[in-house]
Amino acid sequence: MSIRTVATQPFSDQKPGTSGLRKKVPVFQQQNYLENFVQSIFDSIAAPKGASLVLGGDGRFYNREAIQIILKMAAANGFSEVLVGRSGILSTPAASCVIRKYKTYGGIILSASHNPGGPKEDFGIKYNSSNGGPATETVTEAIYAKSKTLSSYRILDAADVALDKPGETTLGGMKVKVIDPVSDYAELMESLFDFAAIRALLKGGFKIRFDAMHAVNGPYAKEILVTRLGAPVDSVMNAVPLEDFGGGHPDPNLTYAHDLVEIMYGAEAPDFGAASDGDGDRNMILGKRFFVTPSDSLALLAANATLVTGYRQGLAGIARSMPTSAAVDRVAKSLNIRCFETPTGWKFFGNLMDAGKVTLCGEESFGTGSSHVREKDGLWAVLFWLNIVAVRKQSVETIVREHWAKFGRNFYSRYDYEGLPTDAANSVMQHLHESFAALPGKAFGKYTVKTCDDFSYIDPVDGSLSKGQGVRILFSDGSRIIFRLSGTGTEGATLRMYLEAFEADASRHHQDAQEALKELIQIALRISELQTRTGREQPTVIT
Ligand code: VG1
Ligand code: CO
Repeated sequence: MSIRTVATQPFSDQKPGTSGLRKKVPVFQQQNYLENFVQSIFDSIAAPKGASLVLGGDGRFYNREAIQIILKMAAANGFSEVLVGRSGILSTPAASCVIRKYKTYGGIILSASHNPGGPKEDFGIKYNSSNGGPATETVTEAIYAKSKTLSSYRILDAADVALDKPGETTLGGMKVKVIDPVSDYAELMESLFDFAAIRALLKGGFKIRFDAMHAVNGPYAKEILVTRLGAPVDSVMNAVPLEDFGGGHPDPNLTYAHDLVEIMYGAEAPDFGAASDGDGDRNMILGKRFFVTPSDSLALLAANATLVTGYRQGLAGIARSMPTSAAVDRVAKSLNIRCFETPTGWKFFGNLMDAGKVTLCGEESFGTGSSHVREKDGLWAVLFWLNIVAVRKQSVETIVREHWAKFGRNFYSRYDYEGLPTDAANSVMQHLHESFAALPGKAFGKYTVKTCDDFSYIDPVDGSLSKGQGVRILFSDGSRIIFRLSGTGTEGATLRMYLEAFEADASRHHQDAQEALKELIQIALRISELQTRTGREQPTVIT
């Protein structure tokens, strides 16, 4: 077996977005495209000779081919060992767990998360550091810079490695360890939650339904919910991972998880419903005919954390992404702990967790997690909820309503305008920037603008500055309108509009969020001129 150095031309479009590099499969299938990006990673991370890596993906189309290429490149780049999930599978939180448990130098995760999969759909790749978390912006910038000048990559000439059975093989001088993708993760979950209490809850007739959306979490959910916790087999639906996720969007929200939503709002609705996304890091939580917004879910987990085994000692602090509602801020205040506000994307939480400043983190985009790993974690959130329900012995709806009564309710909604022409989306953002000077002090109905800015963040641990993280229009009563461009799409531009209004009065908490936010939505459309500038009357998705 020999190492080949292959001459290549750089690509100009390998800039990692919110969560790694995401492109259509045919883009990745171009000659040298994946190889160039992987070499750019290896050249940027300065791994010492003999370092080890974790490798796995969500099983989408092109996963297997990519895994073989990366293994051969790792062997040619001096790594001594790669831990790879059986058949190339690892959910994102499981990959994070394995990096931490086996103290590897880092890991490569193959996923485009909630984006559809298939020969013409999306694929993605990202690098995670030794803490198990997505590489910081400093590292992703270095990878991008490298990709623009790369002139060659190294790869081992070798046959493909058999990956369908656990065990050890070698590839050139490198060891390849095929590991069970589920067991390390399941063990970690058992250490955090009271499995006996959850088992008793389920045995007592509490019915659950988990929708794996034909994505990576199917085997994880079956092992944990069915085998270890004793839920009936039919508690997990769409449990077999498919390369194209059955043709759907593996995105756990009310629009795309419609199979589950129908069941949870039906006559025979179970007591608890949940879904996760393509790579298993997102979660949606439902009660019987009741939806929990991700921002509320984060606030609730924080408020009830000490009821849960792994969090009994309390929380060091909390972090939420800027667009996430301020519901959790009030919980932090009542617990007398700090709440950090970071830019969108899990990579901004890593430093805070490593420094012991925060325990729980969350995003409005159906992402919640804690310092048990360095990624958001879909099944973890489900187990956290089940543990709370097992202790409180109340329905999901009651728990949420009691929370609102105590802390007030943040009405919240996100409008996504997907697949816009880039120019149109940019023009909305530019127009907003140009309005900054004129807006403060202006009244719109019952709302008065207090300030507006473009959110920037100084990492309190390493001092790095991230600018341009989203336009904020903040009102004097605490309501907010936020606009930002997505960094995970692969086609045109996606504009996200986030709306939040606080309501202290419990007699108004029963309102529908769209109803409660009606006026604010009109104000947002008016200030941004979104409809005229993009030609779109309606958003593609409302969450
Ligand atoms: C979206 C979400 C963000 C999340 C990111 C990755 O990013 O808004 O909160 O961290 O996806 O999630 P953007 O830039 O498109 O708004 V996942 O589940 O793709 O790893
Ligand atoms: Co995801």
